[in-house]
Amino acid sequence: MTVPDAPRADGGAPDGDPTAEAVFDAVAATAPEIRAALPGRRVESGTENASGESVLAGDLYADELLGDAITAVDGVGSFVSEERETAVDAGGAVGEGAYAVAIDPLDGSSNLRSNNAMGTVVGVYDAPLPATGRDLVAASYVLYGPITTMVVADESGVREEVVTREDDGDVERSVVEADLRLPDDPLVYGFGGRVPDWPAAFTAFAREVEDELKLRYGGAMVGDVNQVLTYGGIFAYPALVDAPRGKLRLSFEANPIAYIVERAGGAATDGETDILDVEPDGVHDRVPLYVGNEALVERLEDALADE
Ligand code: AHM
Ligand code: MG
Repeated sequence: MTVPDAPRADGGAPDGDPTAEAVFDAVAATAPEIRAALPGRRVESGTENASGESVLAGDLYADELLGDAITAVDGVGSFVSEERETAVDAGGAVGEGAYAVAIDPLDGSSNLRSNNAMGTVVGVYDAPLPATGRDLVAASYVLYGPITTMVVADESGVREEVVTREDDGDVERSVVEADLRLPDDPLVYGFGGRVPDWPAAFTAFAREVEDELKLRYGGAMVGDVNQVLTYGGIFAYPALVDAPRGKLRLSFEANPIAYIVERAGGAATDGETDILDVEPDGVHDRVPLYVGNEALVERLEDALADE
C-alpha cells in the first residue's frame, strides 16, 4: 500500500506544533486514497474490533493506510487505533519528546452501506495512552462529505480546511476558516441511540430541545459534530439504560472532538465531568458524550443531575 507524498499546507499555513502538523499532513495525504478505495470496500471484513463491533473492509483499509502514514512521521512514538487491540510502537519515548497518536480511522462506517457521511478522527497526545484529554496537544477530524474538509485544533485555535488532490497528484490543504467559532445562537441537535434506551432525564431534556432546535442526525459523529460547529447546537451519544458508558470511545472519539469544540468556544461533558478530565482505565474505554454550545451542555448537565 503506498502513501502519497505529504501535502503542503497553504492559504495561511499554520505555525502550530510541527509534529502535530506533520501528522495532519499525513492524514490529509491519505484522505483522497481512502475516498477512492471506499466503493469496493462496503462489505463486512469478517472480523471484530477491540470493542466487539464488526469491522468493514473500509475500516481495515483506512486503518492500515493511516497507520502506515502516521507511524512514518518523525516525532510519533506510538500509534493507537479504534480498530487495533494494542498500540503500535513507532519509536521514540512518548511524553519525552514523542507523541502518541490515537485515531478512529473511519468514524460512522456503518454509513458506507447507505452512502452517507463518514470521517476520520485524530488525537495527538503528549503522554502514553490511556491518558486524559488534557494531554492532547492537537486534534483533528476529516469529513468525507460531498467535499473533503478537515477541522484542525491546537493551542492557537480551530481552523477549517478543504483537502483537494490536484491534477499532478499533490494533496493540498487550503484554509477556508482560520478561526472557527461555534455560533452563539444554536440551531441544530442530533442524539444517538434509540429513545427507549435513553434514561428518563435525558429523554426529558431531548423533548425540550426538539421544540427549540432542528433535528440533524446522520449517524456519523464527525458529520453530526460538524453540523453543530457550523450552525451551533448540541450533539450527544448519551449514556443508555443498558450501557451507562454509552457507545463512543474516549481516546479515539470523545477526547479529540471535545478538544476541538472547546477550543471553538463550546463545551463537552460526560454528563458530570468535562470530557477532557475523564480518567480512562483503558485505551478502548467508552464514555457518554454531550457536546456543543455551553449553555445547552450546562442545561443538559442540570437535567441529568435531577434524575
Ligand atoms: P463507529 O466509529 O464504529 O462508526 O461508531 C461510532 C458511530 C458514531 O459516528 C455515531 O455517532 C454512532 O456510532 C452512531 O450510532 P447509532 O447508529 O447507534 O446511532
Ligand atoms: Mg467512531
